[in-house]
Amino acid sequence: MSNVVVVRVDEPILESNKKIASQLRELFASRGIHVFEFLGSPGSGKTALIEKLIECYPGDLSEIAYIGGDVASTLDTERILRHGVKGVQVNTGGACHLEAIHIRKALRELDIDGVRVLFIENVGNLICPIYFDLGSSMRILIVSVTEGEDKFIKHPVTVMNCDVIVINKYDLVEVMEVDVERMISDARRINPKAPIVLTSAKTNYGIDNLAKILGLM
Ligand SMILES: Nc1nc2c(ncn2[C@@H]2O[C@H](COP(=O)(O)OP(=O)(O)O)[C@@H](O)[C@H]2O)c(=O)[nH]1
Ligand SMILES: [Mg+2]
Repeated sequence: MSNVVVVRVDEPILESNKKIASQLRELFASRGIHVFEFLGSPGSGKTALIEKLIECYPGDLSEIAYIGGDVASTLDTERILRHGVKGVQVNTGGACHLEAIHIRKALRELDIDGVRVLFIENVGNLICPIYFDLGSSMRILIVSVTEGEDKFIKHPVTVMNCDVIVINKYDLVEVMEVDVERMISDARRINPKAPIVLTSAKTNYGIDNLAKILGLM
């Protein structure tokens, strides 16, 4: 029998994250803000889809705010700000996911008075973000057809714990020779509750459907 001492660091980190996330959730609820977290691999189309949802938002753009997570750069927030909504960038400096404490810090720089919709774009990663609750109302998983049709099977924990599943870059489905029906049935088997939406941020296919599912239309 081993007498090696094991120091667990994962539980305290996750516990403290959970506490901050629930404080954030209370804050958002008290202000009537709907918070949508977008997560998925780098390049899956998270920023592009948020841009499309902003473009078709029926209300005043002052009601929308954005927090973008990336290891480095301000590129995504620059893209979002061009649409006339407010936003801040969180640079993790290396961490592969956002944590609730990052959102709390970001809110010090973001005026959320009058905001109804907050988009949080997580760092591009299919694995770690799902373990860190950010206090969002809905988690939207983005997988594009260019990533290969096996992604849902390879990342069941992420699929299981999201509220909406988006298969993006549908305009490329033929050229990629992807069996999208297989993707849909894999996703449905792992998470029977989450609606599955096919989208293209290039052609606008399915954007209105996604907006309706998120209650933005
Ligand atoms: N063809 C096609 N390209 C897309 C689509 N969505 C995003 N892209 C492109 O994919 C690249 C990555 O998109 P981006 O939104 O930056 O991905 P993110 O890293 O998940 O935020 C960009 O060149 C986008 O123009 C789509 O539906 N179809
Ligand atoms: Mg992005």
